[in-house]
Amino acid sequence: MGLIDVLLVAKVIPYLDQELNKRYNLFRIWDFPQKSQLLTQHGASIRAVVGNASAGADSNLIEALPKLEIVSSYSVGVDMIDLNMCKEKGIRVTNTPDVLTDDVADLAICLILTLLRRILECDRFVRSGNWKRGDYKLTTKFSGKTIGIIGMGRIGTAVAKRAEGFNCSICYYSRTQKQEPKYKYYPSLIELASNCDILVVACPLTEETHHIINREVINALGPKGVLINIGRGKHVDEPELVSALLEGRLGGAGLDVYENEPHVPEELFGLENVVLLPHIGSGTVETRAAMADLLLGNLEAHFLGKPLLTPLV
Ligand code: 8YV
Repeated sequence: MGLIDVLLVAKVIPYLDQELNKRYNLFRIWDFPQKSQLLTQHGASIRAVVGNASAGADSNLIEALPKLEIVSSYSVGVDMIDLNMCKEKGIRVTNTPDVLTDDVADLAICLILTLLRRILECDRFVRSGNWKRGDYKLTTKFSGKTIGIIGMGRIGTAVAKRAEGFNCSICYYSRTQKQEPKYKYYPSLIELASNCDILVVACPLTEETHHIINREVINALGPKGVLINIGRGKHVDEPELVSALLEGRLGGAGLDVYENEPHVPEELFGLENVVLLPHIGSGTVETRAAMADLLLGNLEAHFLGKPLLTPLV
């Protein structure tokens, strides 16, 4: 029996690419100048799609792959996959939860500290030799602040635990109240934003959470408030965020994700109260390797008829 046909729709680390190529008959979407050519030549035999946070399996791709059995995402977020269609057609879906939780939560705290303590400006101050001409201006204390978290799932909880180490008060907004009396639950996002210093977006992107950060929420957070986005760019109405920052209606923003990656609104480039990262939440050598092993384990389990390691659908 020949190797199983697998379609890779996003670039992944070399280790994962090589392992997939060793174990399967791998088609890389970018090797085909026309997607239609790939689908005409191989669409009938592809049994698995591997994607990531920026490319998954939409309804058109799923329709074009009649033998598709599984979509495995090299990410925890699965907003690029048509989950309803997968459910309807009995196509399995896996992602890479847990292994990346620490890194993403670490990065949320890193964004907060970088922003509040103005680490990037301070570094430039030293490198430019300006320290010799006087001391740097005072910054903002993090310890003891109130953190509002949107989404108290794996990542939200990990952010909360870390923030507890900084003696922060934790409050949150999510679909359901959790069994955690230490954290204050707000059933209204506006209430949460009005009552915290730092608002962290840590929920999955769904139809309900698209643009969950809108003008009203930004205004509730206010000129002293700070927004941290380690979720998805589409959680935030980006033009509203940009105008709030330019007009001083929001205190600052630490962003790892954007609405139209890798495009970042250029109006933000000149602002010192903004920290901009290139979607590196899970981007450590250790975590990306663990994500790769999890993805490979899921595919192996599926094709051996064993239970999936991290089934979503
Ligand atoms: C990745 C992510 O950036 O897990 C997610 O949802 O956004 C990320 O870990 C990406 O999928 C890695 O290629």
